[in-house]
Amino acid sequence: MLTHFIGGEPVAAGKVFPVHDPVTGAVVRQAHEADPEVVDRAVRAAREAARDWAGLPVGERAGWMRRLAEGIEARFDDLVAAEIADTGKSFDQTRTLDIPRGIANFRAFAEIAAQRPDDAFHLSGTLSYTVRRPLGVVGVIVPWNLPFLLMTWKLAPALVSGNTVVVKPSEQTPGSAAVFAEICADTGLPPGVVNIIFGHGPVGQLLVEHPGVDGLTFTGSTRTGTAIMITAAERVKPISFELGGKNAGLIFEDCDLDRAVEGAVKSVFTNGGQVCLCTERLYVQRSIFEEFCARLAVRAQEVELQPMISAEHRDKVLSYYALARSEGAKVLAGGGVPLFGDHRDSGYFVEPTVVTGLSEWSRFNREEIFGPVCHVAPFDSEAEAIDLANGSDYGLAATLWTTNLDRAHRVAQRLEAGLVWVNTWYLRDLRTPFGGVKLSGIGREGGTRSLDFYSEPTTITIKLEQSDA
Ligand code: TXE
Repeated sequence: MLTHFIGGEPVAAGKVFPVHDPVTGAVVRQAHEADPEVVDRAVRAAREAARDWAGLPVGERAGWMRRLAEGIEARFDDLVAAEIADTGKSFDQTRTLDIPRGIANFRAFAEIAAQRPDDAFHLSGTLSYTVRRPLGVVGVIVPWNLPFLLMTWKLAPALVSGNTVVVKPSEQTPGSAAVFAEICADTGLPPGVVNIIFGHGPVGQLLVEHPGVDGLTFTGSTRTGTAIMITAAERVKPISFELGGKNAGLIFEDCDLDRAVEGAVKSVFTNGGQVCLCTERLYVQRSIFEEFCARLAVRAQEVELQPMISAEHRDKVLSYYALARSEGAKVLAGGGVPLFGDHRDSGYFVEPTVVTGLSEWSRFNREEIFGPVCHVAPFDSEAEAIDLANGSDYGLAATLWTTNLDRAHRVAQRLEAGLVWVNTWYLRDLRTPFGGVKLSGIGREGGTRSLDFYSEPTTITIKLEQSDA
């Protein structure tokens, strides 16, 4: 039974809810659902810890970040197991990406924060400099698709900047956060610096509304982000949002086709398409369109299947498969539910799917599906490709495949997206800004941008009198 982690202590309070294994549909664990009293207790614990934590020199907080990274290393196998049980991710991906990124997040922000200089401006007669003070208590609300990676991506810069936190993981994937609570306790992190509460959306809503929460960082759906923004606006709380995507991939005829096909396969089907950076719209230059589609359709049938996070999400993805057909699409691969004939039959699987033939204004091409699926359409010119990519309400990421250096830079700079990859996908340097435009979010995190969000500058100006000596 998962308990909340408040003020350094396990707290067993509130109703109980089940968490399901997406591979089999079986219940893997139970967790307590926070009620208003639990949320309040967590925020109070964070506020109480905030003064001492903010008062530590940044070098000492960076030291704590390194200790947390070591703590994660020591519990690596437990974290892998918890993450796989909740998400149905592959062992390989969890072991090489999700949990190692947690370690990298803490190490990276320890370095970035410790090395960051403050600004100073010296005019005749005055010296102005800035210091950065933490926001105070930060509410961290994270989704189910990359539970540990995203939680630590927000926690590390928030903590090293001197904030204390109340984290609400997704109700679908609380396991790795519960292991992390034990890591915090085992490393001796001061009580109340990290508090973790479990529960569904309304628990997140309580956290957003709480007057003791000074800032909010959220990754999730655009719909929930909008609701949070409205509430946060009433108290003018700073927010940082990474929301949905409908990312485009542009394949030019001068690309290395083998790499482009494999890159497209990876960008569409990784994590069952349940990554905000996944591609759902592919545009291919007409001269190579037929060949590209044929090869993508074959590869779609070979990729490793990963379940959708829940029965509800599987049904949502399947409803888009049905929608594609009713909107007149031609299905090139997949389009249904795979047949296994074993225990996975009761899991939340859908077939990797490739469709073509829909208009840019179809619902299928405009709405985020968040499954292993893409639409492929031809284009004739570079200008048309750019227009097609930009013709979306979302603007998180885009990918382009070409061997023409001029074109690579020219197109990349015109795409309305926070992130553009050329001849690759998903590679991240943690020091670079990360986030989206339009419906994909507001604000940027990454490197010093994260430190900027999790702190406020104070400008101090001193009049320097001339010495009369
Ligand atoms: O997301 P929610 P859901 C997209 C994807 C998916 C859809 C719905 O298209 O199909 O969103 O997924 C908490 N106040 N993405 O419903 O609701 C919730 O408990 C405060 C894209 O799971 O956004 C969870 O912890 N918090 C995405 C977190 O918000 C609330 C990743 C995310 O859940 C709340 C996930 C409220 N009113 C889904 N309601 C990405 N950008 O990567 C819910 N929550």
